Amino acid sequence: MSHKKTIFSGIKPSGDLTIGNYIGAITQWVEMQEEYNCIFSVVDYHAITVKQKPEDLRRRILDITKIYLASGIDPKKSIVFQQSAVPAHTELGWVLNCCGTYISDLKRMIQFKEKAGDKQDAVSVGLFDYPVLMAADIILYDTQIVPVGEDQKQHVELARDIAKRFNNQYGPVFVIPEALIKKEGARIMSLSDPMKKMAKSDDNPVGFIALLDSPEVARKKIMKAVTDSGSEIIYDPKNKPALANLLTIHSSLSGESIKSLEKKFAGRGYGDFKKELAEVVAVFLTDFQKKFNKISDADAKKILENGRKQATKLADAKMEKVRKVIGVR
Ligand code: AQP
Repeated sequence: MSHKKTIFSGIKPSGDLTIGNYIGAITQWVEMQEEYNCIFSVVDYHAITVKQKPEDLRRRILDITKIYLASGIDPKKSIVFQQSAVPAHTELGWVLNCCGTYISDLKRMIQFKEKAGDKQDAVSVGLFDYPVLMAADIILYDTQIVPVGEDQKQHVELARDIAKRFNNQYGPVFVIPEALIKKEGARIMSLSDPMKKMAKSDDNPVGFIALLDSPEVARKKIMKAVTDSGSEIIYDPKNKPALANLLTIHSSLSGESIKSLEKKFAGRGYGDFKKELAEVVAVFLTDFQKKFNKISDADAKKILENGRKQATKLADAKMEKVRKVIGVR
């Protein structure tokens, strides 16, 4: 590739993508395409860390690909591919499990603790181990920058540690990656609980807005969103976390600054603000889905196949180096 820095990021098809994924991750990727060598993956082997229906998984892999494209990811500029189609990811994941990762690293992971809750002994080994596969995804491509939402920062830090330990033992095989966290919109919270992040696998569909929700459903979800006490429209994440989240969503989708929204709604209540936000979200979804619906399954498959070829070339070269230094070649 060229002298440009390389970025890698991905989303797992574990649910229907939300505006949290869009605002926190995808919009940032779109902007970065001009400046960086970009590799964007549908990380399907991460989705099976929890139970998935095969037919849902199959559909979501294509849906996410179309969402990338509809958002402005350009396959002429960026590599777009499906993780499971490039076996080097799972192969390197295994090697890193053995060379560079400790059980104590994984026990510290906040996301594991949150997801496993009090069932830590009853969830899959994959759920526990998934940050190692994520480290493999990243370092396989000499990635320098990993644009992610705030929730993934700890996993990228672990990828750095693993890569450093591997290099210390076997020589400089991997580039040490860095997380890039967007300041605004880095963590979009659930509409039903502003202390929880908006997540696509949330059992409560009122908590998130899916990119493929109908504009009418989305409107209703906004009108039902919890708010804080008081009635003033001000951005105060500490005392008014629910409203701060709604202001962030508005600002991210409409492009209006939070300051200007505060001014516009001075002296007006939550009801007025929510009505406008519902409209902003509905307009955004209508426009987004128009673009999404123009892309066929066949188009998406073609792009994934092309991406597979490009990614395989890079990944296989790195994997061959790894096999040599650890002594299996
Ligand atoms: N609420 C969010 N706000 C901002 N960014 C977010 N991301 C996810 N949720 C938010 C970012 O989206 C990318 C995709 O992440 P992922 O699908 O691989 O895993 P995740 O972070 O676990 O996403 P979800 O939606 O919460 O999935 P489930 O519910 O299946 O676990 C990442 O860059 C993430 O930061």
